[in-house]
Parts: sequence; C-alpha cells; structure tokens
Amino acid sequence: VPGIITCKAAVAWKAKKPLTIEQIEVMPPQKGEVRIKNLFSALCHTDAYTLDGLDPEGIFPVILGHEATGIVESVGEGVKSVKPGDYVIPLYIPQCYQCEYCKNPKTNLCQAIRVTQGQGTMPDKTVRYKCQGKDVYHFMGCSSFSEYSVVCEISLCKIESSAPLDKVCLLGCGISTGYGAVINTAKVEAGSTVAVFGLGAVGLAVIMGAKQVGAKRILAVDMNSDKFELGKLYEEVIMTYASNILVIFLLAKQFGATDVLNPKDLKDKVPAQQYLVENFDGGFDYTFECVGNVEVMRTALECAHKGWGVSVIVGVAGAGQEIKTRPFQLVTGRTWKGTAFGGWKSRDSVPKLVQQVIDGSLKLDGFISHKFPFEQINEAFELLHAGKALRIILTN
Ligand code: NAD
Ligand code: DAO
Ligand code: ZN
Repeated sequence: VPGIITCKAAVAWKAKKPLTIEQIEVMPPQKGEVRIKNLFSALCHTDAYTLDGLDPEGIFPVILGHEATGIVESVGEGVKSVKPGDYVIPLYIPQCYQCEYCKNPKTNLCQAIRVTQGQGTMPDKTVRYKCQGKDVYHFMGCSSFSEYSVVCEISLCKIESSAPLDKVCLLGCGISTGYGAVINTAKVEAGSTVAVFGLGAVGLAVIMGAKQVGAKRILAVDMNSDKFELGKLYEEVIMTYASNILVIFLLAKQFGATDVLNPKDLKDKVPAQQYLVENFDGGFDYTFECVGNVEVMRTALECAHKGWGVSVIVGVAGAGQEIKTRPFQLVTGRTWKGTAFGGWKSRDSVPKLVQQVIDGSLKLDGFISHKFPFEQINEAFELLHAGKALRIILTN
C-alpha cells in the first residue's frame, strides 16, 4: 500500500508573490486516482495568469503547472489504464468516455470532474497535498510544479516510452491547442489565407499547423516585433544561456508566416481591421486570436473575410471581460468560434500526437527557448512576463 511521499514542490502561497520551493507531503492516490512523478514541466501563460491574481476564482495556496510528462509511481483502487512505471501526460481536460460530452463527437469538454477540478480538489472534495501542516490546492487537475502529484485516472494518457519526454510535455497544452485550433476547430484547407494574432507558443503552433495544411498566406501579428523572426530575442537568449543549453527555438517567419505586422506601426487612427481588410484582399479565410485580449478578438473577427471568414478565439481573456462587434459582421457571413485544448479529445488524441513527434511529422524543438532546473522556476516566470521566452522546460 503506497504511503505518504515527502518531496519538493513550488508552492504559490498568494497571488502576485513568487513561488517558494517547499517540502510538501503528497498523500497516496485514492480510488480512481494515480500518483505520478513529474519528470519535466513547462510554463504556460495560464499559470502566470493565475499567479498574477487575474483569475478571481484562483484559490491559494496552490501548486500550479499543467504541461508535464511523468511516470506513474502508484495507483489507487480500481485503476486499470495505467500501472507503475508507465510514462504519462496529465490532461487538464479529462476524458471519461461516459459523460454526455465524451459521447458527443462534437466536443472535447468532458464534464466528469469539472466542478471539483475548478474548486482545486479531487472528486471527493479533499486535497492530496500538505505543506507546513496546511492543505494545498490542486490546479487544473494537474499541479505539475511538484516532484509528485496526484491526478485522476481519467486525466492521464499513457505514452510510448521512446518519446522524447523532455519535449512532449508541451503536448499537454499550448502546442496541441494551437495546432488543434487549425486542424479540428477551423479545419483550415490548403490554399487558405490565415491571420494569427499573438506569437507565443500557441500562436506559433497555429502558424505551424496552417503551413502544414498548405495555407497560401499566413499573416503573423504581434505588438512585440522581436517575435517575428530570429534576431534580437534569439541573440539575447543565446548570449545569456547558450553556455548550458542548446537553443533551437524558432519564431513566426521560421514557422511559416509569409507576412508580419506590428499594429504599433500602423499610421494614426487607421483601425487595424480596416487596414487588414484593405491590404489583404478583403480579409482572411481564417483568423486566430492567441492573446486573450477582447479588443484583439474584435479585430480578428472583423478582418475575417465577408461571406465566409471564420475567426477562432484561442486566448483566455481576463475574468469578467466581454467581446463586442456589430451583429452585421455575423449577418454578413463571418463566423465566431472558440476552442479549448484545440478541440482534441484528450486521452484519444495526445498519444497520437506523441506518435507524430516520434515519427518526426510533428516537431517540438522550435517551441523551446530555455531549459532550467526546477529550482529556477521564478526566473522562468520573469522571462515569460518580459516576453523573452517561448516555452521554458523545467527539469525535476
Ligand atoms: P504568450 O504570452 O507566450 O504569447 C502572447 C503573445 O501575444 C505575446 O507574444 C505578446 O507580445 C502578444 N500580444 C500581447 N498583446 C497583443 C496585442 N494587443 N496584439 C497582438 N499581440 C499581442 O502566451 P501563450 O502561452 O502563447 O498563450 C496565448 C493565449 O492562449 C493565452 O491567453 C493563454 O491563456 C491562451 N491559451 C488558451 C488555451 C485554450 O485551450 N483555449 C490553451 C492554452 C493557452
Ligand atoms: O468544461 O467548462 C469546462 C472547462 C474546460 C476547460 C477549458 C480550458 C480552456 C482554456 C484553458 C487555458 C489553457 C491552459
Ligand atoms: Zn467525460
């Protein structure tokens, strides 16, 4: 019978405060639960958003992190799909195969543990982490910024042991999301025109997907021109870190963007949507918002082509914010959609994406700007905030 494990974790005690590396206690997995050792984890914008206190429902103290690869340490009663020693990726959207949503091919939003996951607990409404005698909450059903974590069996997929474990953690969120937004949500066809707003890992994964399906024109938009092509940002990263890591990341043009635009360069008072419609043949077949800014969402919708343009919201806006447009924009044939985790049914799809990485048809190297030891997690958050990183891999 598995006992309590004492290990290190990065605990977020409060919003807007740095994480602290602590000794925590991780309880044994209960019925339907699995305890995993997290081997590699990456930082996502959503972890930073919660730590910054922008999520009013964010609960503290909490262990953040949701892009990881791990190995199963022990399993609770009734767990059949994984066993100790299996390599796994935790999934913040589970797949139970039984709920109304899982049975509907139109959605990936399994609801089996939605309520308690949102409340930062396991399904029995209790937590598996303790630090300094206090309960610590779970995050997105994953809590990967810990050496060990407890997750539901339905929130795990087993992956091939030959997978590059330090890279496929990225399939737990950002890359799968951007790629799936193109393939599953928009279903972009060869020969299409595409505009991508926001060139973090999510937006770059959209560009990668659009190029792969044969889009003929891909416009990349960002307020930070360093994100357009290898240049200042790349040199800075190499100069600062190349002594101990291999820097191979790519930016918008290397991923396949044919055009770039920094809205700051537009002449006075020309709204970006007007400029884009006038200069890109009436607008784009598909547009993707990968920022989380409601103004940008409007621009992305309104520069989708009249009659048929589809705009996909990928970015997560601040809590309570609302989107606006004139309804005539939709009456005249534009479609506004959104996507969570790129529409992938998680346990069915992530192992297949891992297989694509193994066979070389899906490449992840270009998204990794830094690799740090786990203890440097606060430095990693600072780089993310400063717009000086794509994905940063932490090694336990
Ligand atoms: P990121 O912070 O690395 O990248 C965001 C980019 O947007 C940056 O390059 C930034 O310079 C740019 N930007 C900021 N303001 C802008 C503006 N006004 N116009 C154009 N560009 C602007 O973030 P990321 O990790 O790539 O994530 C992007 C978004 O996707 C976030 O909102 C994140 O929460 C969301 N996300 C959604 C899902 C989902 O399932 N829907 C999954 C993962 C991430
Ligand atoms: O089923 O109600 C639900 C919510 C499912 C989670 C959707 C999350 C989408 C965005 C998450 C941000 C990226 C980590
Ligand atoms: Zn389900």
